[in-house]
Amino acid sequence: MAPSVNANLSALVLSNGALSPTFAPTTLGYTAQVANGVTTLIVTPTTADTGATATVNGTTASTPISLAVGANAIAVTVTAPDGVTIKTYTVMVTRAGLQTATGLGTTLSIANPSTACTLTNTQFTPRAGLPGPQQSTLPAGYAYLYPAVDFKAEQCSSGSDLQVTFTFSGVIPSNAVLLKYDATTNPPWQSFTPSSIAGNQVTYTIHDGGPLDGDKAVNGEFVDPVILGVPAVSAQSIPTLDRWALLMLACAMLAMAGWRLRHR
Ligand SMILES: [Ca+2]
Repeated sequence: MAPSVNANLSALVLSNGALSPTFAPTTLGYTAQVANGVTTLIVTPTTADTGATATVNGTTASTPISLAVGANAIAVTVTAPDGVTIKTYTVMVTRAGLQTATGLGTTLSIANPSTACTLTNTQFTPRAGLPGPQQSTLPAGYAYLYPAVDFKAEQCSSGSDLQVTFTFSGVIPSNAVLLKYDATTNPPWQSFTPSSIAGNQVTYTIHDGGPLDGDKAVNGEFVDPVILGVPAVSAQSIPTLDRWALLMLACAMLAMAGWRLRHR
């Protein structure tokens, strides 16, 4: 008996997201949507003929595929037992962009495994506009160059992590901290170090129900009033150095002038 020419799949499953249209062996083109937080995907094909082989993007099907934000073409190639008959199924996977909100020159972006996760009630408030108790309890020793950001993200995955990125209008020093307001703690503003500071972007992660989640409940919602603080020593170091440098230069010039006068 000649080897089979069956290069069909009997199933095609994604580790995240659903195929559209629904899988059918004779349908070769699909699309799927995943949330921004989904960075890799495993595509699992099942061949209709157990003697056929399938690769995903030219490699073993179990290899996770990195997803860029936007469209990602994934090719599943099936080779029939005859070694000649080939069929290619294609899945166009769209990874959602970050949800963002912008105010007073500062942009907030969030990422979460859930596609339904939505920013609500985002407010950007300059220090001077903060409510009395929040303003009066801001710790000394920091420069507050950017607005406080008060946001709520809802319909996110319960118990998940929310990745938060702030993009500020200026470069952030590496020793900057974020301060989170919690009226029930003493002092109410608690500082924490972001997971990453790069250029004008600061990134950190909140765990639903964790210490940085203002509602302290595992409920798929994140509540987070924060402000960026730059340690005042760092914020002032450059002008201070400049002043000293000018003073020392002036002293050196005076000393030189005095030496010349004495040695005429
Ligand atoms: Ca929560």
